[in-house]
Amino acid sequence: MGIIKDRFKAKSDQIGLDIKALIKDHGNKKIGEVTLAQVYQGMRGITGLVSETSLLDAQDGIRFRGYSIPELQAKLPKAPNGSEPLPEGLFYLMLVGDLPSEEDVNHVTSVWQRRSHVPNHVFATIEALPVNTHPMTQFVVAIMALQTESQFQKNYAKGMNKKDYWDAVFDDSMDLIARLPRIAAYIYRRKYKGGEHIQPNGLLDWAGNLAHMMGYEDEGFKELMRLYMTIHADHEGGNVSAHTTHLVGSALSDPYLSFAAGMNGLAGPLHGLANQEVVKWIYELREQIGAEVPSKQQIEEYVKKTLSEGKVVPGYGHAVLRKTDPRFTAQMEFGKKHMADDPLVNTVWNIYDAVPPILQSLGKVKNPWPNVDAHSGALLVHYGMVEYEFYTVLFGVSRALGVLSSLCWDRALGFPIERPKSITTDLVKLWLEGKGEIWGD
Ligand code: NMX
Ligand code: MLT
Repeated sequence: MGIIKDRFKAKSDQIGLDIKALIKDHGNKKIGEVTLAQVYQGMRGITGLVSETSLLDAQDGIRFRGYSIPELQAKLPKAPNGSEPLPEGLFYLMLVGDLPSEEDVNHVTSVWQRRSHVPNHVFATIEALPVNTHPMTQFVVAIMALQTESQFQKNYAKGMNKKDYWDAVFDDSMDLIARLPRIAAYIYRRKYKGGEHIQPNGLLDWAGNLAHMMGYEDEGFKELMRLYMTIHADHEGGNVSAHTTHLVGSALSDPYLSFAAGMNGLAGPLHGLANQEVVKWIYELREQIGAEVPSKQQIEEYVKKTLSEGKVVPGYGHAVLRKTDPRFTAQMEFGKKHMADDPLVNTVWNIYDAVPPILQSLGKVKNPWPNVDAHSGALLVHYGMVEYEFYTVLFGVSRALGVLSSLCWDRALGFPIERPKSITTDLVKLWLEGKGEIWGD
């Protein structure tokens, strides 16, 4: 076994024993009550999942294994001369549960480099799609094509013992993460750069190599990719992409199938696609007023128009957060450091001034503050990546780190198939009349 796999195995064996003891000693403890409204309204606030890799606090935002984003920026190893964390380090932290040394991070980088080969049939499958196919569709199709490589699927067909599931999921996850930058860059170059592909550079880190293969050699862009891939990686277990990957994985669908399912969820405009929607929305505003930097009043009018047309303001609101997303703040800090005068970035900051009071005034929006997607596109545009339909693919490459490390934990801990109880409105009515029960076993 490799060093990381050994460490993961030792850690997950220990946590597995802890969980057995917890269930034995406290399994009957009640952790909450569920109201009918919660069942009808997106299960908001129902604690129903275990996800070891990160935890979201409504006020403070995300913590990865207890560390906030500024703490990660200080503590995780960096690229030579870089100041942003290497996502390899965050992956190690989420998977193993401990902060990595520089040597650990270099080890992850070299393992992923070794495993990064993408078979030709995956490129051929992408090429079979019309070039104008949305990049997220191309991304999911490519992941599905890559499923031919799943060790889990092959071993399961041969009758793998359930004790070994985690091992095959671990290897598939490492392979898949290693291959995603090549696939993402291929889709980008195919769709936007006339199919002129760029070969990987084996000397670069995972995110730096992604930037290189997309055709961005600016050190600032490479740093942005390292930050971007770190902050988008995980947002505890209940968000659509994480929950879907976990749910599909619980049927023992292999990591390729599970991750592709999660990516179909990320492609929704209320989830990861919001990053493209934000930039599209700002471009439409600019076009409407015929100016590059709209005034506060023009932004306010545009927000009201958006709402009056029955649309959401993209990049604002959250199902759990009740304050400005620290991922937004981290990107704002990056913007101040690298591009304080950029007109689009300044517009994002002006929108941050204008939107919250308007959303608050509606009286129904639970969180009027910006989320991660309100900022990410403007930073990419600054470096020339104007093709906003591609942005969610970058989110997806990063999200693989969180959801696949979680999937390794799911199998190592032997979590069962996920199957909550559902009810019908007829049954609810009967129950209210005292004629039926709505709870399962
Ligand atoms: N603009 C307009 N209305 C909003 C917004 C917004 N940004 N956010 C919430 N609302 C509305 C929401 O549509 C609902 O209206 P109605 O009762 O008429 O159906 C009402 O406010 C209550 O919703 P909440 O409970 O505040 O939000 P919920 O938890 O249901 O949804 C989001 C969370 C994130 C889906 C929602 O805030 C939203 O649609 N935001 C815009 C899209 C977006 O930025 N998504 C990205 C999220 C981050 N990510 O990467 O996944
Ligand atoms: C995420 O990063 O997954 C989003 O902020 C959505 C969520 O947490 O619900």
